[in-house]
Amino acid sequence: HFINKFRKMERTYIMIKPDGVQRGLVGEIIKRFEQKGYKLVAMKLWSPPREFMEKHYADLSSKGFFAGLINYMTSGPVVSMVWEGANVVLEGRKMLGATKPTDSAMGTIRGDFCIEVGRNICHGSDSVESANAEIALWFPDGVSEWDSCESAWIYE
Ligand code: FUP
Repeated sequence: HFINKFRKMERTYIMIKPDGVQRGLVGEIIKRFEQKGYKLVAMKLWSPPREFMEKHYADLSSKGFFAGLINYMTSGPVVSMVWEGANVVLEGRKMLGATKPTDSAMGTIRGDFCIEVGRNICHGSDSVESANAEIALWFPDGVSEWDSCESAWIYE
């Protein structure tokens, strides 16, 4: 764990939404996080109940699109993951691209693979605080801590 002495390691909650699963983009999204150098520390595919998804998006409950968002997010299984690395919260958001695909740069996941905000393929925590809350919600049993043999080549 020498890296932790020098770098501020973070964890972020990344979720492949039902459209990303249905469209066969699971491997593509995982591939991008792996290739960047981030470390996968938790993953599961499942269909959480409606109430659970409402909890995840509780801060959007007053929005007009909330019911539609929950319908969409519970329309099929999602892939829940925790990725670890230096600055992974902000950098992970950059990799996903802007929330609205019309604003997402080409080269980002949303920029490359989707068209509408209500079918934007993936979710990523927007701060370290929300990452911690989301990881606790989605992975109440915690994550797997393991040593990656690549770390010494990813961090100086
Ligand atoms: P993000 O942090 O990128 O997930 O964005 P928000 O928390 O603002 O929105 C969460 C989800 O709500 C988006 F991924 C898609 C959905 N949404 C809409 O359907 N319509 C909107 O106008 C805004 C968000």
